[in-house]
Amino acid sequence: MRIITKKEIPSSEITDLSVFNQRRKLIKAILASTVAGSSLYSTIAASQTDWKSLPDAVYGPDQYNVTPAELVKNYTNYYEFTFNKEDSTRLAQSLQIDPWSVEITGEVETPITLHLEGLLSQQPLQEYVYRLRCVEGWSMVVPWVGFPLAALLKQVKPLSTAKFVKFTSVHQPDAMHNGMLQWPYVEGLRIDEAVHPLTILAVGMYGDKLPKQNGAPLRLVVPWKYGFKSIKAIVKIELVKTAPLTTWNLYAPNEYGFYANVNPAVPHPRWSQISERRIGSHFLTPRKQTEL
Ligand SMILES: Nc1nc2c(c(=O)[nH]1)N[C@H]1C(S)=C(S)[C@@H](COP(=O)(O)O)O[C@H]1N2
Ligand SMILES: [Mo]
Repeated sequence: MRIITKKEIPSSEITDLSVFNQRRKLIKAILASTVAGSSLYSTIAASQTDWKSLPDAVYGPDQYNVTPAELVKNYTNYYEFTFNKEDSTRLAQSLQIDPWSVEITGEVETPITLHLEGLLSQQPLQEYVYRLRCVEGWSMVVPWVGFPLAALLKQVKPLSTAKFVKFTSVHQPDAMHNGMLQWPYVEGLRIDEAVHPLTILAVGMYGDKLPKQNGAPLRLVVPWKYGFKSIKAIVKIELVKTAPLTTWNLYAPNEYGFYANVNPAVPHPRWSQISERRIGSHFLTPRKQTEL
C-alpha cells in the first residue's frame, strides 16, 4: 500500500486540481441543498456550515482512474440478498436504514450506542480514493466519504485487553433471503489495523450518501485488504480479546483467511492473485498487475 502525498504528484497533473475543486464545490452544494428531514447529510450540513470537514482527499495510487459511479452502484457483492452482483442492487433497496444506531461495546471503558445522526455530527468527513480489490480477482477505484474508525474507537476508551475488533452487519430476514450462509455477516480486524489512519468507516461515495447496495448507512473500508473485509451496514462494533470468527473464514477457512491482505504472491487455492480485472475496462484490455 502506497500513500501518495501532494509532493509526489507530477506537475503535469496539477491542472486536474481545478476539476477536483469544482467537484468539492459540488459536494458542498449537494450537502447544503439537502433539506431538513432527509436524514443523514442534512445533519452534517447543519452542524458544519462551512464545509471544513472535507479539506483534502486522502489519495491512493489510482487517484485519476476513479471508476464511474454507475458501475460501482450496479456491480455489488451483498450476499445476504443474493450471490448475483446485478440483483443485489435491486434487492438491497428493501433494507430499512432509518433509524439506525451503532453499538460500540466489549473491552472498553465506556460502551455507547450512537444514533447515526449523532455519530455523523461528531465526525469530520474526508474523501478517500481507494482501490477496492475483491478476492475474486476484480477491482474498482472508489472515492469514499468517511472518517477514520480510530476516531470512533477513541471515544469508548479501549481497555488493554482489547486485541481485536469484531464488526456485525444488520440482519433483516424480511429483506435478506439468501439462506446459503449464516447471517449476520461478521468481520474482524486486529486492533492495530483497526486504528490505522487509513481504515475508515464510509458513509458516502462520489460525494453523496452511500447507496443501500454499497453498504448504507455505514460500512468499513480497509484499502489493503480483500473486499470481503469491508463489511456493510454495520450495527455493532465489539472490542474483543481474541480473533472473532468471521463469515468467510468460517465458511471456507482454507480459502479465506482472517487477515486477507491483498497480496499477488499468495494465490487463492483456486486461482492466481497476480492480476486483476478493472471493472469498466474493455474486454480486450489486459488484466492489471495486482498492486499491494
Ligand atoms: N454485509 C456484507 N458486507 C460485505 C459483503 C456482503 O456480502 N455482506 N460483501 C463483501 C465483498 S466480498 C466485497 S468485494 C465488498 C463489495 O463492496 P461493494 O459491493 O460496495 O463494491 O463488500 C464486502 N462487504
Ligand atoms: Mo469480494
